[in-house]
Amino acid sequence: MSEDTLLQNVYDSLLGLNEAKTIEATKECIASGVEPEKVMKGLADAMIKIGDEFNARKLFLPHVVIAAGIMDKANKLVLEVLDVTEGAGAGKIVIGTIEGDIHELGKSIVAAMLKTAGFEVIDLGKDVQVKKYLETAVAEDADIIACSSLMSSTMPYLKDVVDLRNDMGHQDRFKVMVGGGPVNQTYADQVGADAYAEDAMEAVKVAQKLVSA
Ligand code: B12
Repeated sequence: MSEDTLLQNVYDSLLGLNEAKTIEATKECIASGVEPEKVMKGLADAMIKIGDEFNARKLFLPHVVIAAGIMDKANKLVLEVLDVTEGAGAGKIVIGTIEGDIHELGKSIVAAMLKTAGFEVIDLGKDVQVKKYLETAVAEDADIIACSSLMSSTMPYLKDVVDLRNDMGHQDRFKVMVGGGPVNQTYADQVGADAYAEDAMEAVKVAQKLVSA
Protein backbone atom coordinates (compact mmCIF):
# COMPACT_ATOMS: atom_id res chain seq x y z
CA MET A 1 0.00 0.00 0.00
CA SER A 2 1.32 3.46 -0.81
CA GLU A 3 1.96 6.00 1.92
CA ASP A 4 -0.86 8.18 0.60
CA THR A 5 -3.30 5.26 0.80
CA LEU A 6 -2.18 4.40 4.32
CA LEU A 7 -2.66 7.99 5.46
CA GLN A 8 -5.97 8.27 3.64
CA ASN A 9 -7.14 5.18 5.55
CA VAL A 10 -6.31 6.87 8.85
CA TYR A 11 -8.20 10.00 7.82
CA ASP A 12 -11.22 8.11 6.46
CA SER A 13 -11.48 5.75 9.44
CA LEU A 14 -11.45 8.58 11.97
CA LEU A 15 -13.91 10.58 9.91
CA GLY A 16 -16.09 7.45 9.83
CA LEU A 17 -15.81 7.29 13.64
CA ASN A 18 -14.55 3.73 13.36
CA GLU A 19 -12.25 3.08 16.30
CA ALA A 20 -11.03 -0.39 15.29
CA LYS A 21 -10.22 0.74 11.75
CA THR A 22 -8.51 3.94 12.90
CA ILE A 23 -6.29 2.01 15.29
CA GLU A 24 -5.54 -0.59 12.64
CA ALA A 25 -4.77 2.06 10.00
CA THR A 26 -2.54 3.93 12.46
CA LYS A 27 -0.66 0.73 13.30
CA GLU A 28 -0.26 0.00 9.59
CA CYS A 29 1.26 3.42 9.02
CA ILE A 30 3.70 2.90 11.89
CA ALA A 31 4.62 -0.60 10.73
CA SER A 32 5.20 0.69 7.19
CA GLY A 33 7.50 3.42 8.43
CA VAL A 34 5.29 6.42 7.64
CA GLU A 35 6.65 9.44 9.50
CA PRO A 36 4.79 9.87 12.82
CA GLU A 37 4.34 13.57 12.11
CA LYS A 38 2.39 12.73 8.96
CA VAL A 39 0.15 10.29 10.82
CA MET A 40 -0.56 12.94 13.46
CA LYS A 41 -1.36 15.45 10.77
CA GLY A 42 -3.75 12.95 9.15
CA LEU A 43 -5.53 12.48 12.47
CA ALA A 44 -5.61 16.23 13.14
CA ASP A 45 -6.99 16.96 9.67
CA ALA A 46 -9.78 14.42 10.19
CA MET A 47 -10.60 15.97 13.58
CA ILE A 48 -10.69 19.44 12.03
CA LYS A 49 -13.05 18.12 9.33
CA ILE A 50 -15.23 16.62 12.09
CA GLY A 51 -15.26 20.07 13.69
CA ASP A 52 -16.46 21.55 10.40
CA GLU A 53 -19.18 18.91 10.09
CA PHE A 54 -20.21 19.63 13.68
CA ASN A 55 -20.42 23.33 12.87
CA ALA A 56 -22.52 22.51 9.80
CA ARG A 57 -24.78 20.38 12.03
CA LYS A 58 -24.00 17.25 10.03
CA LEU A 59 -22.49 15.70 13.17
CA PHE A 60 -23.47 16.20 16.80
CA LEU A 61 -21.72 16.33 20.17
CA PRO A 62 -21.76 12.56 20.85
CA HIS A 63 -19.98 12.05 17.50
CA VAL A 64 -17.35 14.59 18.49
CA VAL A 65 -16.85 12.90 21.85
CA ILE A 66 -16.38 9.54 20.11
CA ALA A 67 -13.97 11.02 17.55
CA ALA A 68 -11.96 12.76 20.27
CA GLY A 69 -11.61 9.47 22.16
CA ILE A 70 -10.47 7.60 19.06
CA MET A 71 -8.01 10.33 18.13
CA ASP A 72 -6.57 10.29 21.62
CA LYS A 73 -5.93 6.53 21.46
CA ALA A 74 -4.43 6.70 17.96
CA ASN A 75 -2.25 9.67 18.94
CA LYS A 76 -0.88 7.72 21.90
CA LEU A 77 0.23 4.94 19.53
CA VAL A 78 2.04 7.49 17.38
CA LEU A 79 3.63 9.17 20.39
CA GLU A 80 5.17 5.84 21.41
CA VAL A 81 7.24 5.75 18.23
CA LEU A 82 8.05 9.43 17.93
CA ASP A 83 11.74 10.02 17.89
CA VAL A 84 11.78 12.23 20.92
CA THR A 85 15.00 14.12 21.34
CA GLU A 86 13.57 16.00 24.29
CA GLY A 87 16.04 18.02 26.26
CA ALA A 88 18.37 18.39 23.30
CA GLY A 89 18.77 22.02 24.20
CA ALA A 90 16.32 23.75 21.89
CA GLY A 91 14.68 25.46 24.87
CA LYS A 92 12.11 24.92 27.58
CA ILE A 93 8.39 25.38 27.04
CA VAL A 94 5.50 25.40 29.48
CA ILE A 95 2.32 24.52 27.59
CA GLY A 96 -1.33 24.07 28.48
CA THR A 97 -4.92 24.76 27.54
CA ILE A 98 -6.15 27.91 29.19
CA GLU A 99 -8.45 28.26 32.20
CA GLY A 100 -12.04 27.09 31.65
CA ASP A 101 -11.16 25.18 28.49
CA ILE A 102 -10.93 21.40 28.30
CA HIS A 103 -10.03 21.06 24.60
CA GLU A 104 -6.60 19.50 24.51
CA LEU A 105 -6.15 17.42 21.38
CA GLY A 106 -4.53 20.25 19.44
CA LYS A 107 -2.41 21.36 22.38
CA SER A 108 -1.12 17.81 22.83
CA ILE A 109 -0.14 17.61 19.16
CA VAL A 110 1.73 20.90 19.47
CA ALA A 111 3.46 19.59 22.62
CA ALA A 112 4.47 16.38 20.84
CA MET A 113 5.89 18.23 17.84
CA LEU A 114 7.85 20.58 20.06
CA LYS A 115 9.33 17.60 21.89
CA THR A 116 10.42 15.96 18.66
CA ALA A 117 12.09 19.23 17.70
CA GLY A 118 14.23 18.99 20.83
CA PHE A 119 12.36 21.29 23.20
CA GLU A 120 11.89 20.32 26.81
CA VAL A 121 8.12 20.50 27.22
CA ILE A 122 6.24 20.79 30.47
CA ASP A 123 2.62 19.99 29.66
CA LEU A 124 0.25 21.34 32.29
CA GLY A 125 -2.76 19.73 30.59
CA LYS A 126 -6.11 21.46 30.28
CA ASP A 127 -8.02 24.11 32.24
CA VAL A 128 -4.76 25.68 33.39
CA GLN A 129 -5.05 28.71 35.66
CA VAL A 130 -3.34 31.85 34.46
CA LYS A 131 -1.07 32.02 37.50
CA LYS A 132 -0.10 28.36 37.11
CA TYR A 133 1.62 29.08 33.78
CA LEU A 134 3.69 31.81 35.39
CA GLU A 135 4.47 29.87 38.57
CA THR A 136 5.67 26.91 36.50
CA ALA A 137 7.67 29.06 34.09
CA VAL A 138 9.47 30.67 37.04
CA ALA A 139 10.06 27.37 38.85
CA GLU A 140 11.31 25.66 35.69
CA ASP A 141 13.14 28.67 34.30
CA ALA A 142 11.33 28.23 30.98
CA ASP A 143 11.88 30.18 27.78
CA ILE A 144 8.35 30.11 26.41
CA ILE A 145 4.82 29.93 27.77
CA ALA A 146 2.48 28.38 25.19
CA CYS A 147 -1.27 28.74 25.66
CA SER A 148 -4.05 27.05 23.74
CA SER A 149 -7.62 28.35 23.61
CA LEU A 150 -10.45 26.78 21.64
CA MET A 151 -13.35 28.89 22.82
CA SER A 152 -14.25 32.56 22.53
CA SER A 153 -15.17 32.49 26.24
CA THR A 154 -11.64 31.45 27.25
CA MET A 155 -9.65 33.60 24.78
CA PRO A 156 -9.59 36.63 27.13
CA TYR A 157 -7.48 34.62 29.59
CA LEU A 158 -4.68 34.70 27.04
CA LYS A 159 -4.39 38.43 27.68
CA ASP A 160 -4.37 37.73 31.42
CA VAL A 161 -1.30 35.50 30.95
CA VAL A 162 0.52 38.26 29.06
CA ASP A 163 -0.59 40.91 31.58
CA LEU A 164 0.46 38.83 34.59
CA ARG A 165 3.84 38.15 33.01
CA ASN A 166 4.31 41.87 32.42
CA ASP A 167 3.11 42.79 35.91
CA MET A 168 5.69 40.37 37.29
CA GLY A 169 8.34 42.12 35.20
CA HIS A 170 9.11 38.99 33.20
CA GLN A 171 8.52 40.29 29.67
CA ASP A 172 12.16 39.81 28.76
CA ARG A 173 12.37 36.42 30.43
CA PHE A 174 9.41 34.46 29.03
CA LYS A 175 7.92 34.75 25.55
CA VAL A 176 4.21 34.02 25.26
CA MET A 177 3.01 32.00 22.27
CA VAL A 178 -0.70 31.49 21.64
CA GLY A 179 -2.84 29.33 19.38
CA GLY A 180 -6.00 27.29 18.97
CA GLY A 181 -9.05 27.34 16.71
CA PRO A 182 -10.47 30.86 17.23
CA VAL A 183 -7.10 32.53 17.84
CA ASN A 184 -5.35 34.33 14.98
CA GLN A 185 -2.44 36.70 14.47
CA THR A 186 -4.62 39.78 14.89
CA TYR A 187 -5.93 38.52 18.22
CA ALA A 188 -2.45 37.52 19.33
CA ASP A 189 -1.24 41.06 18.57
CA GLN A 190 -4.20 42.56 20.41
CA VAL A 191 -3.46 40.66 23.61
CA GLY A 192 0.24 41.44 23.39
CA ALA A 193 1.44 37.86 22.80
CA ASP A 194 4.92 37.50 21.34
CA ALA A 195 3.88 34.92 18.79
CA TYR A 196 1.05 32.98 17.19
CA ALA A 197 1.08 29.80 15.13
CA GLU A 198 -1.72 28.24 13.17
CA ASP A 199 -0.72 24.60 13.55
CA ALA A 200 1.79 22.30 15.20
CA MET A 201 4.35 22.43 12.40
CA GLU A 202 4.34 26.21 12.41
CA ALA A 203 4.45 26.24 16.21
CA VAL A 204 7.84 24.52 16.07
CA LYS A 205 9.26 27.08 13.61
CA VAL A 206 7.86 29.98 15.61
CA ALA A 207 9.22 28.58 18.90
CA GLN A 208 12.65 28.13 17.31
CA LYS A 209 12.56 31.76 16.19
CA LEU A 210 11.48 32.94 19.64
CA VAL A 211 14.35 31.25 21.46
CA SER A 212 16.95 32.41 18.95
CA ALA A 213 15.70 36.04 19.02
C1 B12 B 1 -13.15 17.84 19.85
C2 B12 B 1 -14.00 18.95 20.41
C3 B12 B 1 -14.47 18.81 21.71
C4 B12 B 1 -14.07 17.64 22.61
C5 B12 B 1 -12.65 17.92 23.19
C6 B12 B 1 -11.89 16.64 23.52
C7 B12 B 1 -10.48 16.88 23.94
N1 B12 B 1 -9.98 15.99 24.76
O1 B12 B 1 -9.80 17.83 23.54
C8 B12 B 1 -15.20 17.70 23.67
C9 B12 B 1 -16.34 16.82 23.21
C10 B12 B 1 -14.82 17.31 25.10
C11 B12 B 1 -15.66 19.15 23.57
C12 B12 B 1 -16.31 19.82 24.57
C13 B12 B 1 -16.83 21.10 24.41
N2 B12 B 1 -16.82 21.86 23.31
CO1 B12 B 1 -15.80 21.42 21.73
N3 B12 B 1 -15.09 21.08 20.07
C14 B12 B 1 -14.36 20.09 19.61
C15 B12 B 1 -14.11 20.33 18.10
C16 B12 B 1 -15.12 19.53 17.31
C17 B12 B 1 -12.72 19.98 17.58
C18 B12 B 1 -11.54 20.57 18.37
C19 B12 B 1 -10.30 19.78 18.00
O2 B12 B 1 -9.85 18.91 18.75
N4 B12 B 1 -9.77 20.02 16.78
C20 B12 B 1 -8.64 19.25 16.23
C21 B12 B 1 -7.32 19.86 16.70
C22 B12 B 1 -6.16 19.05 16.11
O3 B12 B 1 -7.26 21.16 16.19
P1 B12 B 1 -7.00 22.45 17.12
O4 B12 B 1 -7.45 22.19 18.49
O5 B12 B 1 -7.51 23.64 16.43
O6 B12 B 1 -5.40 22.53 17.21
C23 B12 B 1 -4.54 22.87 16.15
C24 B12 B 1 -4.32 24.39 16.01
O7 B12 B 1 -5.38 25.18 16.48
C25 B12 B 1 -3.02 24.64 16.73
N5 B12 B 1 -3.02 24.88 18.17
C26 B12 B 1 -3.83 24.41 19.13
N6 B12 B 1 -3.43 24.80 20.33
C27 B12 B 1 -2.33 25.55 20.17
C28 B12 B 1 -1.51 26.19 21.09
C29 B12 B 1 -0.41 26.91 20.65
C30 B12 B 1 0.47 27.60 21.64
C31 B12 B 1 -0.15 27.00 19.25
C32 B12 B 1 0.99 27.81 18.78
C33 B12 B 1 -0.96 26.34 18.32
C34 B12 B 1 -2.05 25.62 18.79
O8 B12 B 1 -2.29 23.45 16.46
C35 B12 B 1 -3.17 22.33 16.53
C36 B12 B 1 -2.64 21.20 15.66
O9 B12 B 1 -2.43 21.60 14.34
C37 B12 B 1 -14.35 21.87 17.99
C38 B12 B 1 -14.79 22.36 16.62
C39 B12 B 1 -13.70 23.14 15.91
N7 B12 B 1 -14.08 23.59 14.75
O10 B12 B 1 -12.64 23.38 16.40
C40 B12 B 1 -15.40 22.10 19.07
C41 B12 B 1 -15.50 23.47 19.74
C42 B12 B 1 -14.11 24.03 20.01
N8 B12 B 1 -16.18 23.15 21.00
C43 B12 B 1 -17.01 24.06 21.38
C44 B12 B 1 -17.79 24.01 22.57
C45 B12 B 1 -18.77 25.16 22.77
C46 B12 B 1 -17.66 22.95 23.48
C47 B12 B 1 -18.44 22.73 24.79
C48 B12 B 1 -18.80 23.98 25.58
C49 B12 B 1 -19.66 21.84 24.59
C50 B12 B 1 -20.56 22.19 23.51
N9 B12 B 1 -21.68 22.77 23.87
O11 B12 B 1 -20.27 21.90 22.35
C51 B12 B 1 -17.48 21.80 25.55
C52 B12 B 1 -16.36 22.61 26.26
C53 B12 B 1 -16.31 22.53 27.69
C54 B12 B 1 -15.10 23.32 28.18
N10 B12 B 1 -15.25 23.94 29.33
O12 B12 B 1 -14.05 23.39 27.58
C55 B12 B 1 -17.07 25.21 20.37
C56 B12 B 1 -16.39 26.49 20.84
C57 B12 B 1 -17.16 27.70 20.34
C58 B12 B 1 -16.42 28.95 20.60
N11 B12 B 1 -15.75 29.49 19.59
O13 B12 B 1 -16.42 29.45 21.67
C59 B12 B 1 -16.46 24.54 19.09
C60 B12 B 1 -15.75 25.52 18.14
C61 B12 B 1 -17.63 23.86 18.37
C62 B12 B 1 -18.71 24.82 17.95
N12 B12 B 1 -18.69 25.32 16.76
O14 B12 B 1 -19.58 25.11 18.72
N13 B12 B 1 -15.31 19.67 22.36
